[in-house]
Order: sequence, then structure tokens, then C-alpha cells
Amino acid sequence: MSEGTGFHEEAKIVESLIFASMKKILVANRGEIALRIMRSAREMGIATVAVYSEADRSMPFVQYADEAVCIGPAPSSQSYLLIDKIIGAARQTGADAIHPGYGFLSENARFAQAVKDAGLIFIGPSASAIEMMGSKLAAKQAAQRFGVPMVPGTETPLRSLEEAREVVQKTGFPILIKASAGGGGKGMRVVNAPEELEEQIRLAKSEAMSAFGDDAVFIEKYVGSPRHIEIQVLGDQHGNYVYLFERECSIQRRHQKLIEEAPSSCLTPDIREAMGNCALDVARACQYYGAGTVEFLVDEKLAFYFLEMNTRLQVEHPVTEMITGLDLVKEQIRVARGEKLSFTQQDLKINGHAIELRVCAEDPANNFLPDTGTLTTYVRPQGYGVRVDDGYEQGMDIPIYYDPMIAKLIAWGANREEARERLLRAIAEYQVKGIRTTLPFGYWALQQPAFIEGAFDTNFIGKYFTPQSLDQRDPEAAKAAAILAVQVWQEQQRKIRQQPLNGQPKLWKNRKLLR
Ligand code: MV4
Repeated sequence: MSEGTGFHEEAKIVESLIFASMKKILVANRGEIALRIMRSAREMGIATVAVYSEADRSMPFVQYADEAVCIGPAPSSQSYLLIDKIIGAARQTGADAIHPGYGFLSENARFAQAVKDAGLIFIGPSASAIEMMGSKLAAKQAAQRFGVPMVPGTETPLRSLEEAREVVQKTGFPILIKASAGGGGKGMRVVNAPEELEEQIRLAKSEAMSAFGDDAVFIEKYVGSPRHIEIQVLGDQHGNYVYLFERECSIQRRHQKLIEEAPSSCLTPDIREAMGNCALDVARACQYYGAGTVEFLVDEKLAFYFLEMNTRLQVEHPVTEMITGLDLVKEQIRVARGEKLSFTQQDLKINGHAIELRVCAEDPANNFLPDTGTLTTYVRPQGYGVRVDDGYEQGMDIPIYYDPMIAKLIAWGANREEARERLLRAIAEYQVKGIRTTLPFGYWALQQPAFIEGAFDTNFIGKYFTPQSLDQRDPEAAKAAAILAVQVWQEQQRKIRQQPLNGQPKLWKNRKLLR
């Protein structure tokens, strides 16, 4: 054995003594993200456990896992949200860590703590960081201590109508009333005039109380046509941090993102760096570790304001992976094991451009109404720069119990235009029959002049999209198709005329053309 190999072996032994051992990960999630996590674990030589509901028995993520445990009936309140059942499954299978994915229990501080108390590793931030960022007011107070820019408004729970009137004196109308326990657009109310203020505060507080069991609300000046840009951050348990640039997420409908891209077409290197450093300040403020996302609003003048921090791996993380070359799930696992980040900010650079379309079982022609049924045809696009993260196979039913997202289609390109053209090509090659999806919406959106120019904000869909948008073909494409049709017809006529006039016409020769 060479000296080098010997050293490597020793290093491995030392590593196993220093770092928490992680031989088996339970994935407390379903669908595409469960598969996504298991694939990275497998590459790292870590075994995987799936937990699944009775509705998910035959799902690919259950097949893929090394072991699988049924944790209850289809409704998530009786399966994927049951902390005790999930920790029980980890004990039963001898898993030493739990990855929560996104949604479900991923941002539940009690779950993170319960996992830790059971002697297991939670692959995510500490329970205290989740809790702090779960309170939008606590998050704003922490960010304020680091001088992170925020929308003018309040950073403490609104105590009286008088206080509200004073704040509004300074901000002017319109304002937003937001629930501290809300987030992601939940529990937000716009107030346009002073006479609405009292009533809207009352409604906001009672709504927040019944939705979250916490009636704390605060005021922010309403930013009219913002862009939604978020910064991906990564921290280890030794106080090292990096930001992995931004994701542009402005193309959304009712707080449901539909198209995300990295990098944003509107940021300059200076603003990108300033936002990145602010995001790291927010992460430091709650001693964050693992992967997290800091959300900002960006106005027309490119002024940016901290909104909130998401303490989970996000749906749209692949666009960041495509432009940085990192595997975010592997990084999460390494950090959870106690390893130090193996790179610094200087090592990171943006390589090309990536755009993601969420493929949801929704009918874009009918107000994006969720559609259920059987995937009678399901053929994925392939080729250079195309990535499909999905969780179903042809012939499967899409259950009604869970999120309607069935796949994420991601295209990478050397630049934004190549990524856009590649995503269009991939959408055209994606064959889905049996359920309606957001694929036609994506095909439309990517061809809009505002999208091509990168000149859009969170009002993109409201401003440009109507159900008729999906019928209207590109006029140029329609013209080209008409010309081609005439040419084909003329060619056929010419061949028909060439047939012998008497005797049996040799139609078989032109069978394909004449049919
Ligand atoms: C705002 C805003 C305008 N002004 N705050 C919605 C999600 C939540 N994270 C915060 N949200 C907003 N906060 C102020 N002061 C507009 C939104 C908003 C929005 C933000 C990001 C992406 C899409 C959005 C759609 C509508 C409203």
C-alpha cells in the first residue's frame, strides 16, 4: 500500500471518529423530492428508508428506497405529518438521520427538536433557527440588528389602532398587514385608505388567530410591482457561510411559483454581492446551518428589501445546482454530519443559466384548477442540458391528497437564451396524456416578449395571461406551417399527375404521401 493510500485510510478513520456517523437516512417526504434526496444519499453510500401513506404504496420513491415503512392512510394529517409515526419508523429501521424535504414537517421546529431528542440527526437547521425564522417579526428584528434593508413599517406586534395610524403617517398608503406566524403570502391584507385601517387590522388579527393560533400582526409599506428574488445560503456548524447566488421567482400565481431561474436577468454583480452579504447576515443572526433561502423584494430601481427566510431545501433548488455545479442535498448531509464547508465564496462562480418549469396537474385554461386522473402517456424529454425531477411513472394515478406538482423540468444553457430555447424544446418533447398540466402555460410564458427581455415582475401572469393565450399560435409559426402545407400539397399533386393515365396507378409508391 502506498503512503498516499495509507494516509487516506487514516483520514477516513479520523473522519469517522470526528463526524457523526450516518449510515441510513429516513426521508420524511414523498414524490419527486423523496427520490431526489435518496439519489444523493445512495451516491454517498448511505442507505435510505422511505415512509409512505397507503395511497403511495406503488410510487417510485417507495420502490427506490432500500427499505420502506407504511405510516398510515392517505391524508397527510394521518401519515406524512405524524411526528411520532415517522420517528417510530426511524427507530424500527435503525436510521440515524431524517431528511424532511420541503412542505410537510420541514419547517416544524417541534419536529426538528423531537428528531434530536430521539438521538437522531435532523438534516436541516437547528430547531431554534426554524422557530426564529418562523416568526416573521423575530426574523425582522434579527435582520434589523445587522442593518439588513427592510420595507418601511413595524418590527413589533401591532398594539393599537393609534400605533397603526402613526406608522401609516410615515409610510403612506397602500400598506400591507402581515401575520407574524404567516409567510409565503398567507395572512396578508392590503389596505388602501385610512378608513379601512381599523376593520382590516381586526380581520387580519382574527384570521391570524384562527389560522396560526397567534394574532401578532405588523405593517409594511406595500411595494407595488416587485420582483421576488431569493438568495440560496449554505452554512456549516462551525460558523462558515457562503451564498450560492440568487433565484428569480417572480413568475407565480397566487403565491404558487411556476417558473424560476438562476441567475436573475436584472441584477448587476454589485447588487448580487450586496444581496448575498445581506442574506449571510440574516443567516448569522439566527446561527443558521444547512441550506436556507433568504427572500427579498426588489423594486424597479433595484432597491432590495428582506422579506423572510425559508429554513428548508426549496422546490426550485435545481436551478442553483445547475449554475453552481453543487449537489445541495449532499451539502446538507455533509453539514448535518458536522463537516466543514469544503469551499469558500471565492471558489464559487455562476456557470451559465438555468430555468425551471413546475409541471403541475392543473388546467391552465381553466383557472389552474387541479386535475386528477391517470397518466395514460408519460414520456420525459431528454438530451443535453435537460433535467427532469419527477415522482410518477406512466400508468399511475395522480392522487388528490397531495400537492399537484408532478415534475420539475429544468434546462441549463450557456446563457439565458440557450436555456430558454432548450426549455421550449424540452416542453415540446414532453408527452403527458390523461391529465392536464402547466406544460402549455410554460410554452406560452417562455415566448412572451416580457419574458424574453427579462422585463417582468410578480404581476406577469395577471398582466399577460388569459386562457385564450394557450390557443393563439405564434403568428410566425402559423405562417410557416401554412406555407409548408401548400408546398406539400403541390408536391403531392405533381406526383399524382405523374402516375400513368391508363392501367393501375402505382399508388403504393406514394402511399405515405397520399394517405
Ligand atoms: C410584500 C409585497 C409587497 N410589499 N410585502 C408575498 C409572499 C410573502 N413572502 C411576501 N409577499 C409579498 N410581500 C410588501 N411590503 C408583495 C408580496 C407579494 C409577492 C411576493 C413575492 C412573490 C410573489 C408575490 C405575489 C404577491 C405579493
